[in-house]
Amino acid sequence: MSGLEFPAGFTFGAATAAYQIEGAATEDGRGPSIWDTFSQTPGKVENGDTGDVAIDFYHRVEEDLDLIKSLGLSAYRLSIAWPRIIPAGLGEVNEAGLAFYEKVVDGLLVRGIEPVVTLYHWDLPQPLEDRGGWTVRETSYAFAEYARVVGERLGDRVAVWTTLNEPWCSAYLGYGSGDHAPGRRSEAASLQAVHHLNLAHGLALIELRKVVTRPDARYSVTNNLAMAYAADPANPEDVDAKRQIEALQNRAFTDPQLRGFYPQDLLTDTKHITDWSFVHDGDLELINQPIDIVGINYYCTGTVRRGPEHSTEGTAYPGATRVESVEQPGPHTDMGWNIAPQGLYDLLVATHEAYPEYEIMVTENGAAYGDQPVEEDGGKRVHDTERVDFLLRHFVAAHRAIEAGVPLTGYFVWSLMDNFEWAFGYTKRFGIVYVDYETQERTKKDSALWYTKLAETGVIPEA
Ligand code: GBH
Repeated sequence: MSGLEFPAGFTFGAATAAYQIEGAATEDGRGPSIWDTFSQTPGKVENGDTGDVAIDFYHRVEEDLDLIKSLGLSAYRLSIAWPRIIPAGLGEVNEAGLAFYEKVVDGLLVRGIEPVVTLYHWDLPQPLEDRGGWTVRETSYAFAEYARVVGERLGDRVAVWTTLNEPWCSAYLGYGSGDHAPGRRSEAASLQAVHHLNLAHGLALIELRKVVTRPDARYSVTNNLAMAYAADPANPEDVDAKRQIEALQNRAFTDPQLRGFYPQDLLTDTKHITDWSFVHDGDLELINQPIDIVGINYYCTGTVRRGPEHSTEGTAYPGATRVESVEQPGPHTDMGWNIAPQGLYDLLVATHEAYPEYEIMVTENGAAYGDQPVEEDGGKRVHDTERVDFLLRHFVAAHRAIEAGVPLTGYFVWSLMDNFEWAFGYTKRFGIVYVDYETQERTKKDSALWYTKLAETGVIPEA
């Protein structure tokens, strides 16, 4: 399986997000975000962990950028914290926040690493949540203003601009199931959030295009698209359950973003929850701005069947009241997610078939394992053989997708370093670099050494 070669110019990167790595939560004028509030609320995050310190990237920029360089990566996907740039969400711009990201971006560029910037990876300024958060359209306009401010400052330097990371999580986990900040549990609110996130995406692109001056700038959005299978593909009820999941998780975002409409079946499935009157005339044209790259985050598959009616309180799938997910046999990661490289292949092919004119990037893929460092030859080692195997098999699947004609141009491993894993706090380690949370010491895991060989040669190495 190893030995396969990626096309010349293929981007090998790693990804992180601001709240998961930066720390310095109250420094240099940063305002509170919904994740500060949520993580400081007892019972919301495992062990009461917060991102107050995280892995202290804020104070370790130079050494961490050296680390990325030493891994041989050609790109680094980072997110910008809105509450560092506009601490109240609206109004005053915080110069120190802009200066921080300017330092990061310039530090990448001098090292020959392309910055791939995401504007929103879930850290909504708390004052905006206090005014309704993603359930109100004012938040979409506030986001566009923030995008303009960042674009004005970094638009001569940043090549790839991503508006949102996984609006599915923001909408349904944030406002539907309550597993993520702001922790609301309302089917109607989660669907309002879907629309206002989509609207924010479109409005931000309009503003970015006015101010970004880098001639080769390209625009994208990252969705965590579901790769769903029907438990029994011959059973029309199961096939319909799969359709409902795909409508809620995939087409609720890709159709408005890439095609300018909401899927009719989504509107029908949810009509007892909302009449969608929050979609105003003209919104879909605003959302459907041209983009260049479709970003996909992929972790695992889902298999569903038609089940009995269940309570919809706290659901991440509004309107899908008779969908039941089926446990998959076989190995799972530390998150309990099934390991399914074939799902990545299937998802890439299906996305390309549905939206053939777009370049595609895997903006996240990776796995959590309970890594432990060992002392060896006078140094620390982390033998994360399961992660090496996981990555190898997913890169092989991606390579097969390219051979099948998918215009896949890049792949970002989640994550560069162990970090704050949202509701799981620091209990789940996704990094290819191990972080000692006491000392903040960074140690490359075996997967990092393996990935460096891939990034430097373009050829999938032996495990
Ligand atoms: C991403 O979200 C985030 O972008 C990133 O910040 C995060 O650290 C990383 O992944 C790891 O979690 O139905 O139980 O099989 C991942 C979003 C949504 C992916 C739920 C897996 C299916 C879980 N996830 N999904 S399950």
